[in-house]
Amino acid sequence: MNHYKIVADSSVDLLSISDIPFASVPLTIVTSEKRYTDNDSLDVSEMLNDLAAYHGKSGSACPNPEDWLAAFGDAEGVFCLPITKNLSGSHNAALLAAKQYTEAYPDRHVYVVDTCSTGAEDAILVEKLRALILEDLPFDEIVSKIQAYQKRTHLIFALESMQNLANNGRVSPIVAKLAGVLGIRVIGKASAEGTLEITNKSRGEKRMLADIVDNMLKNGYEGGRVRIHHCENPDGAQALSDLLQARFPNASIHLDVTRALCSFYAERGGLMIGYESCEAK
Ligand code: X90
Repeated sequence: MNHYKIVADSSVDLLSISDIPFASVPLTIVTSEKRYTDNDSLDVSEMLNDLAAYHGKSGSACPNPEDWLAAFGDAEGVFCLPITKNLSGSHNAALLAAKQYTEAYPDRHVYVVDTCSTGAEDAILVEKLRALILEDLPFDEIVSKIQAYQKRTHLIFALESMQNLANNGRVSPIVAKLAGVLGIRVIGKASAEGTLEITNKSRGEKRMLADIVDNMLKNGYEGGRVRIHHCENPDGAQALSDLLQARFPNASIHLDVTRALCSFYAERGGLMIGYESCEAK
C-alpha cells in the first residue's frame, strides 16, 4: 500500500482512525488563566466547567505551519484537512506547511482539502479519504474523488448558545442574541463558501429535531451516511438518530462527541451533523 497519511486539525473531532496513518493537529482554547490544547489528554468536560465558571475573555488559536509540518512526518502523500478558511487561519497555515514540505521533498505530495466546513462533515471526509486510500488508488485519483465527494457532503448545526461565536467575531451579536433566549435553538449550516448561515430558529427540542430533518431532506438527504457530533447532549443526538433511522432504516448513523474546539464554539447542548446527500445534488 502507498505511504499516505491523513492529517486533520482537531476541529474534525477525531483523535485517531484505524488502519491508516493519521494525525490530529490541535487548535487551542485560551483564557487569561489557562490554555487548553485540543488533544487526547484534554478533559473537554472539565474545560467546559472551567469556562462556565470563568467570566473573562476567551478565544481560540489555530495551529501554525510548524505544527502542521511536524504532523506530516515523513509521509509520501498527505491529505490535509483544516477547518474552513473563512473562519480560521488553520487552512492558510496548512498551505504554508504544504509548500515548505514539497519544496524540501519534491517527490512528496500534499493536498490541502478546501473543506469549507468543520466538525462532523470534515470527519465524513476523513472517513472517505480513509476508504479511498484503502482501495490503493493513486494520489491524484484520490484528490479528484474527494473533490467530487465534497459536493455531496453537508454540515448542519443546532446551537443553544452562540456566545463564544459572537465574542470571537464569528457571528454578529444580533444573531447570537437569538440563541440566548431560553428554549430557542438556532439551526444553521455551513454555506458553500464555508461560512455560518442561519436557517431556522426552533422552539423546543422536538421542533429543533424536526427542523434539522427537514433541512436535511431539502438538501437531498436520502439515507446516506450521517455523523452526529454532540457537545454533552447524548439524548439530543440519540433522538435525532432515532428519527432519521425510523425514516431510513438502512442509513449508517454514527454518534460522537465534539472535542475542545467545536465544544467551545458549539457550547453545551450543541449538535453538529455531517451528512451525505444523493448523487445528483
Ligand atoms: O482559528 C481559530 O481560532 C479557530 C476559529 C474557529 C471558529 C468557528 C468554529 C465553529 C465550530 C460552530 C458551528 C458550526 C459552524 C460551521 C460553519 C462552517 C462550531
